[in-house]
Amino acid sequence: MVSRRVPAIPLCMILLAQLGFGFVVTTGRPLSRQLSLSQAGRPDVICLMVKDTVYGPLEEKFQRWKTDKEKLGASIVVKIISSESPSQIRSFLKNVTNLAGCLMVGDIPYVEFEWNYSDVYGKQFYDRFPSDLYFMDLSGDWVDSNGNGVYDKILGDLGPEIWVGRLKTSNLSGNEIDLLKHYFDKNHDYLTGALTMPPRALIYVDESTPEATDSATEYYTGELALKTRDALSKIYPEVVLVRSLEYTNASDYLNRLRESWSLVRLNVHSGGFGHYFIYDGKWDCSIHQHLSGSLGL
Ligand SMILES: [Ca+2]
Ligand SMILES: [Ca+2]
Repeated sequence: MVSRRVPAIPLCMILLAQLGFGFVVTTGRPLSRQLSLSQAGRPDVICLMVKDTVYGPLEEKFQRWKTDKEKLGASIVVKIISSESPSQIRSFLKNVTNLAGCLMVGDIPYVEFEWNYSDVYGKQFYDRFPSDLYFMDLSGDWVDSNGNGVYDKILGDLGPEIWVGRLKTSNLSGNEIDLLKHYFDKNHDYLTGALTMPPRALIYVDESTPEATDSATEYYTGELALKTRDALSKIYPEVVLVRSLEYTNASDYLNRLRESWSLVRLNVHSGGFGHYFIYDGKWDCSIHQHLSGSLGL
């Protein structure tokens, strides 16, 4: 179902801090912060949701991850998925008390959303894309008006109640299980302090349209970028803000990702299938699958 198209629609900039399909954007929060959140009495239940086909080969890794997270103050609920539908999965999540988030591992089913919209030039477009907001928004009412199996309307509160991360490696180059093993080994080293990241954050802001004269570009590269830098400066001693239109492009971003960061916040035109940078007034190459391949999941 994956189509690779450069969207002609610079309608919105999407703040990506979660998994996409076939690529991974990692964000990090200092472990001390994770701990303080749970100590503050906020919801700290995390669901580890695993596709049955990957559970067996990785059971030891999951148990270790659960122990690591519990030591940091979280309470873990493990849920193995076999043939449940997305709506059944959403119902399950709704019924977990004090749920803060869900880490989905393996080919957990997803839903798609479709809509018609106008870009900043007034041109009409139709788009259809996978959306994990479906699992994050546990209070909104998702509607498929024309019954074609694709959601097209959200009634009520569409904001997220929980976070959702997705580790999907079946469509990457390499063995699905081996890639996940590597990830969880690395994650264990991080959670136990063997792998440390320098206390620095990167904010990377690209323009919204090739012309770069629209209000969205002005806001994202201006006020929002500075507010984000100020906020992150309270947590990280070093915050690097890259927002110069002369520099921001796909290869520069990938090069910067290879440096060590505790947190990377990317603000770029994105969709369900990749990030689409703009450089020198033109659409630059996009980033999707080769991102995880080149960086090592
Ligand atoms: Ca529909
Ligand atoms: Ca909601």
